[in-house]
Order: sequence, then structure tokens, then C-alpha cells
Amino acid sequence: MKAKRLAAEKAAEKIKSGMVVGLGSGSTANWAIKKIGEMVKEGLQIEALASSVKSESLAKEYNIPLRSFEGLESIDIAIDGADEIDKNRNLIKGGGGSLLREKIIDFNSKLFYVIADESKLVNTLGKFPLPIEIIPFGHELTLKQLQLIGCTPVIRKIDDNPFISDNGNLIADCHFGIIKDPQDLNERLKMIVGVVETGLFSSRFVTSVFVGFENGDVRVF
Ligand code: A5P
Repeated sequence: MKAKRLAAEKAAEKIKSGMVVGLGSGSTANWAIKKIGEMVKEGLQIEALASSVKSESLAKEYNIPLRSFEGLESIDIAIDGADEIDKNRNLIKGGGGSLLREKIIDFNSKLFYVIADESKLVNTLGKFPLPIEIIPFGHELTLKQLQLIGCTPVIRKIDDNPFISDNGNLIADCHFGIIKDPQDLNERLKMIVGVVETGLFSSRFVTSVFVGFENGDVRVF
């Protein structure tokens, strides 16, 4: 808890007036949204884009000015959590099911800061099942294709009902085991008809990772 908050607040301090800010999703990103809300209250002037319905309502609660994508020139900074971060800064995201909107925002941002506690650091991605957003139509066939690529996909459920993303899609949690080449796997998954997006976020788009520790340290790499 403390570690997530420390990382989130340190990254939020990078935001300057005049910036267009991408708000992440999840418990760590929520700390960033809260901090940004405090900064706005103290006079920070920004416009924000939310990566999920939940983040949008939290931003509204903290009076963070939101904007639409219409006429948007660029996003200056995005701050978002992760489920796994490898030593090269490749990520697995989507534990909360918001991976598609997060990816659109994070990958289109000039600066992308990842925030996490130390529990998210791994040598190699893959212990956390990879979330993949898939179209509901014919999803049984899409799952078969995912199996052929080498994973055991499980349709995410909430109280025995399928979890439905903000975009009306399903999430397949895919157990691959160790992911040796995230870039290659992402490309192969994106070739499957019915796959909308994967939770593999390439290090190429990551500016820095802020890792919080329970002893109060924040490491940036
Ligand atoms: C949301 O879909 C995810 O990508 C989150 O960013 C990720 O699951 C991290 O969540 P926590 O900050 O709650 O651990």
C-alpha cells in the first residue's frame, strides 16, 4: 500500500501545468489520480484522459479536468501501473481488464511512467497470466487459436459471469509460463483474428519505471 502510493506520487510530481495527462487504471494508478487531484486543487492546470470508466469517475471525484480525444494533438505524459515488469522494462498489464484503453493512451504519450511496488518486478515475464482482450463473437475459436500458440487461456469471470471490458469484450487470461521473447509473442498474438489487444507492453514505449518500497525508498529505472 505505502510502496504503491510512494511510487505513484513521485511520478505524479513530473506533471507540469499545460500538460495533457493520461490517467492509468488500477490500485497504484488510483494513488496517482488522487495526488493529481491534490495538485489540481493547489493550482496545477492540466487536461486529462482516463484509461477506464473507473479512472474517469475517480478523476471526476477529484475535480481533475477531463477532455475528449477530439482535436487532441498529443498526450504529454501517462502514468500507469503494471502487473509484471521485467528487467528490460517490458510489462504485463491488464489485471484490471483495462489493457486496451491503457495501451492506446500509454503508447501515444510522449512520456510513459510506470508505477509499481517491488512485488511487480520479475526477471522474465510470464508468471502472471497474460490478459488478452478478445471479441465475444466466435470466441471459442479464438481460444483454440490461442492454445495453438502455446497457452492455456481462461475466460475471466466475475461471480460466475464473464468479465466484460469497458469496450464490451472478453478477457482471456493466458498462462504461457516463461515468456522468452515478449515482442515476438505480441506480434504472433496480434495476428489472430478475434484478438483485439494483448497485455504485453513493450519497453520501447516506457520512459521510466518508478518502484516503491515499503521502507520508503523509490527506485527509478
Ligand atoms: C489494469 O487493467 C491494469 O493494467 C493495472 O494497471 C495493473 O493491473 C496494475 O494494477 P495494480 O496497480 O492494482 O496492481
